[in-house]
Amino acid sequence: MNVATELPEIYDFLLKFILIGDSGVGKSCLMHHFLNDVFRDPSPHTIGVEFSSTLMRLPSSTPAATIAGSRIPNSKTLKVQLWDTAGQERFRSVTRNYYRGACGAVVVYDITSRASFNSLSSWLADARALASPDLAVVIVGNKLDQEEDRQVPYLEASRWAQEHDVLFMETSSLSGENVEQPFILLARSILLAIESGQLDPDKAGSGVSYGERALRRVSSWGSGLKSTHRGGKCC
Ligand SMILES: Nc1nc2c(ncn2[C@@H]2O[C@H](COP(=O)(O)OP(=O)(O)O)[C@@H](O)[C@H]2O)c(=O)[nH]1
Ligand SMILES: [Mg+2]
Repeated sequence: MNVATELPEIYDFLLKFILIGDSGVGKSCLMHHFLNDVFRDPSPHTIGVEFSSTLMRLPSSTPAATIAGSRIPNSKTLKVQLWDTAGQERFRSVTRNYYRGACGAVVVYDITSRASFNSLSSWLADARALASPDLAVVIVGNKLDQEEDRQVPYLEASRWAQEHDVLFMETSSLSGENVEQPFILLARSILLAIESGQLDPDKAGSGVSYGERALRRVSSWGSGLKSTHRGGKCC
């Protein structure tokens, strides 16, 4: 039985993330595995831009509250909008329009493709030119399950990330290894920047806005909550 239910959707901050990188590196599979906990097979080509959102709860750096003698750890709920873009050159002028207002970028390459790693500089330059000036970036080397075909050593990518002042992580959208980490790393670094006053959500173009209570219609408790709501889990 499907019962339409109104659930309040409460979050502290709204963040926009973009997923960019060459075509075929596994961006759509990474997002799908993160959101649905399963590999997307087959993975149809992304046309232009696809959009999803999820709730994440993270520990806050602000002091814990004490209620009736018990210490209640403080946490913040973030609503993260994920914009998955097509990597093909012919869509690039379209997808660039969606960079605006992003505070986080997941830039993906394929560890078995040197060419996709070589493209990182151009993806990063585009993102830094067009997204929020405070953009947080995580570089993701995907297809970690194909170790035997690796063309980009872990250390080389890790050094590249350090030199370019971005976060780094290797994942497998196939096995699910680390698929949550890039999103958690980005969200954590943005929350820290907000709480330390480095990033001001009130500033136009910051890529972050304050959350508001909204009513969301879900068709059932089970499926509606699983695919988009990660609020029950504290990262
Ligand atoms: N072995 C392996 N294949 C993957 C992985 N992630 C994606 N793929 C495959 O790579 C192809 C492109 O994936 P897709 O997510 O559509 O790439 P996108 O163009 O970057 O969005 C598909 O055939 C996927 O099945 C992974 O982690 N490991
Ligand atoms: Mg895609």
